Amino acid sequence: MTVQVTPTICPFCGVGCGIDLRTENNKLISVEPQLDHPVSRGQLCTKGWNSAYGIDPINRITHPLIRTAQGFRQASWDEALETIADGLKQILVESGPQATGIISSARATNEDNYAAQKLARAVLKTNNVDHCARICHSPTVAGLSQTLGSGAMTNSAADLLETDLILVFGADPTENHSILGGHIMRAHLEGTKLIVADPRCTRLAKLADSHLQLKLGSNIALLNAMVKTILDNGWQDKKFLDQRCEGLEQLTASVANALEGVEETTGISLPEIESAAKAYSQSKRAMILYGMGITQYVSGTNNVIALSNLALICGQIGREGTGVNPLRGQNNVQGACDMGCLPNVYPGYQKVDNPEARAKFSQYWKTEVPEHPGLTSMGMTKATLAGEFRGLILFGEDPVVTDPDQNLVKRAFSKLDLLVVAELTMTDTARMADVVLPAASFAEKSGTFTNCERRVQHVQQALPPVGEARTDWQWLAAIAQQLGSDQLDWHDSEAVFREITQITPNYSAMNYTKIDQLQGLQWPCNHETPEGTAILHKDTFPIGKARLIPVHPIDIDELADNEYPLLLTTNRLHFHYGCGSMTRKSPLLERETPAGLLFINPADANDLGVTHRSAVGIRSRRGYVETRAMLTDDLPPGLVCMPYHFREAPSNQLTNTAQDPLTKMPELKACAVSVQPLEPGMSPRPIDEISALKVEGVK
Ligand SMILES: Nc1nc2c(c(=O)[nH]1)N[C@H]1C(S)=C(S)[C@@H](COP(=O)(O)OP(=O)(O)OC[C@H]3O[C@@H](n4cnc5c(=O)[nH]c(N)nc54)[C@H](O)[C@@H]3O)O[C@H]1N2
Ligand SMILES: Nc1nc2c(c(=O)[nH]1)N[C@H]1C(S)=C(S)[C@@H](COP(=O)(O)OP(=O)(O)OC[C@H]3O[C@@H](n4cnc5c(=O)[nH]c(N)nc54)[C@H](O)[C@@H]3O)O[C@H]1N2
Ligand code: SF4
Ligand SMILES: [Mo]
Repeated sequence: MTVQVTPTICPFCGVGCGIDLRTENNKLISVEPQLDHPVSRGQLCTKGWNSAYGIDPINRITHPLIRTAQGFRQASWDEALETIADGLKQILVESGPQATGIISSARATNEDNYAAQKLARAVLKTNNVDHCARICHSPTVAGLSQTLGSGAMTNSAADLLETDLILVFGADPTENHSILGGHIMRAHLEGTKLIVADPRCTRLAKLADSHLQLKLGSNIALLNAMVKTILDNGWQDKKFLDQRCEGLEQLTASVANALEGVEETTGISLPEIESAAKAYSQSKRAMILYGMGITQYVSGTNNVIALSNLALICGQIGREGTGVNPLRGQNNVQGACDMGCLPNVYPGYQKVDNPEARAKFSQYWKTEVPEHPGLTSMGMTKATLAGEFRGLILFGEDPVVTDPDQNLVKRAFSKLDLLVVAELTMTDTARMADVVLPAASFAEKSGTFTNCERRVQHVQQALPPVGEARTDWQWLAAIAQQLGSDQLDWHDSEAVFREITQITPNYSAMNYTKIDQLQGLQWPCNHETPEGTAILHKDTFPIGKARLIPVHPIDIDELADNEYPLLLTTNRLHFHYGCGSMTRKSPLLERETPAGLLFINPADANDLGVTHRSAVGIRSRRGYVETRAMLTDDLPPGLVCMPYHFREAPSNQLTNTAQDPLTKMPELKACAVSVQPLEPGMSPRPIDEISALKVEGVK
């Protein structure tokens, strides 16, 4: 049989690099970069090169599984679907629609996500639908829609090579958006100024013209001080402020005292603040990129607003090489949000509590839709513990490893009357399910992913699904049918996409053919912009004038004290992704880093008697893990750091569930911990072993 090459999109991060899958006799023989891809331009990072391991038929779930007293047993699709529908019907009759909900997946396609929220709203009749954006960029969606009218990256990846200054604020792109990290390094080599604001000394911070090594969680204090310095020196863009913004007076008044005590609060000196403020405001074109160092705080939404204030007063928006650019994380997190997999909005961010939007969807779907905004993902967890939530359908997420406070999540999931998990592999979350469904991977289905620069790209099927795996929208449709509804009866993925374009204004002029011809389409793509939009807000904002909104510093929820004297932040490593269920199948990636890791400054390590690579125990108010210490000057004394990819040493044993009041974003970037060295010669114990001891009451 001949070799076939199928162009598609990398299944990991939001950069959305183009890959070619080479197959022979229905087997994947290689993964290669697409030479002419508009973002990746013939490059891939190590995760992209290793994507075949993540979907290898070995260790995949190939058949539906049903829990029995002895463990899981294989079942037919008919039996699994009947079990799910019977369980849901019972909960709906006994407790009503609000006791059910869906957690969809930013790793799956737009078509899958559209189907998930339609099943929730049009069939189960609940707005309880959410996904990992909640604990990722939900403050971006909430913050930027208030200030600019749209919660997405304003500019494009290509702009990185057409700007004079890049300000990276709370993001680590060489590790996490590696191809963009490469663009930044190239731009910097060619003369673009680089400023990095991060408590850790990241790879880009080491190269930067200036590293603002601020204290954990002090973003607003630093940003307000920059705004105040700019206004005091008259460095603002007066014309832009006059013509395109409102709220300058209130903002000016609110930052009146922003320089007082700022050196102490942030750890950054006034001359450093002034120099960064001057460079950013006086550059012809300056681009802000930001990430989890801004959003994963109880102050997340206000942090985003503070960044937006800075860009707006300097008029650094609406032009090439400028903008406020959230580096959306997952391959399709932008799409999962666009598709309305959020409890308060339909596809296209049309609000569920707006009667007009509700009437529109009700008419289009020809059914009543629920009135009130639904529960967030953490909201469903808490409602379960309160006995108010009973049945959850979840796919393409592993909250037992990735949500904050692992012990709380496990308690909630074990209390559910029905937990359905559709996965590629047996994750810790799937192990807790009543019914496990085999999901087709990105290479085994067709659809679209929307990357971080709003580019909707075509994902094309290269392989048959393993075993009896089905595309997510297909099994979601089968559940709807089993519940007696034909709402999800589509013929193929293209038919789902057609429905999406009819009801989602920003996608209205898109179709698969045009997406293929133009190498993706950036939204808004409607009758006025049929070829898409590379730069948002050129002449106007969707809300008319942009809004400057005063915000004030907010402390992190848990400060260090005598019992827990160190602050822990959590981050990512280049070689692993999310819960690790895909990247850790690659022996090449697995070889790169030992599992776990606690990064700690040598001075703290010395005080505690901890040596390089020795075993340590880390305790917070919520949990305890063991791993190995890695001594590094990249962290200041007082701050330790753990990646969250390792199920045997999960940093989410420790993290805090304190939330941003508006978006319910938990504070994943800061909590107080204590660290102790383990007995010399001891190895760190995996969490399952530690938990088993606790259950037996040994420890
Ligand atoms: N290799 C790899 N790549 C990934 C992922 C992965 O798991 N692995 N995940 C993807 C996903 S889902 C996402 S959301 C993105 C996330 O990508 P990033 O946003 O880059 O993610 P993090 O590494 O979690 O955090 C970014 C930085 O925030 C800094 N930080 C912490 N607190 C503060 C603070 O108070 N202020 C400031 N200014 N900075 C602070 C941290 O030191 C860290 O360097 O990556 C995507 N890409
Ligand atoms: N401590 C700490 N915790 C964090 C963070 C942090 O910075 N610190 N970051 C948070 C952030 S930003 C995010 S986005 C979350 C991510 O958290 P998750 O979304 O839970 O993490 P992923 O590893 O992306 O999990 C995705 C799962 O989807 C499966 N999958 C992939 N493709 C498909 C598909 O097409 N269909 C189906 N059904 N399954 C599929 C994979 O096998 C994998 O197990 O983690 C959050 N947790
Ligand atoms: S940068 Fe992101 S999209 Fe590109 S190859 Fe790496 S993981 Fe895949
Ligand atoms: Mo994320």
